[in-house]
Amino acid sequence: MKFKTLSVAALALSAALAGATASADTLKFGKTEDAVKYRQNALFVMSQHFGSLGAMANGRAEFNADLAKQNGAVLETLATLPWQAFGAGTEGGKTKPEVWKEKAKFDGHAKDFVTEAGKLAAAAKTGDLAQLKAAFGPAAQTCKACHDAFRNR
Ligand code: ASC
Repeated sequence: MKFKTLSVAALALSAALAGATASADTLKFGKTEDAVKYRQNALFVMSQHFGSLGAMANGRAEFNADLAKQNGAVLETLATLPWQAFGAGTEGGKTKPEVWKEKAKFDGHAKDFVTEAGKLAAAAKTGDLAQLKAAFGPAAQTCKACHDAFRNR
């Protein structure tokens, strides 16, 4: 195969993979209880790292470029994890049953969040507070949109 053909094929493959899912899909859960615990804990850990970036973006904490970069990198990895724990038959916790009735919509929210978390991590990597501020709001909005639609209060 010519190099050009190969790179077009590689591009098509990466586009297909990027479009396929927001999830890392690294685990299978034997018990619903474990899936619920996993997603709650993954989301909690994520919220702590996200919160650290938010505090800096909103001026509640002093900006520390190294810390922002590290929290961005952790967030980017964690962002892919919770979604695999919302598999069929794992209704429970604070999650509304709509997640399983409107799976495509839920997956869309997850994907939007993963995209924005990636942008936030990239912004944090620049070491520029203005970029962190610009990327934080849209990322928080993707958290809120999904919570409004799919999380019980
Ligand atoms: C957080 C957190 C959330 C989101 C949400 C954004 O830090 O724990 O659930 O941000 O409040 O609107």
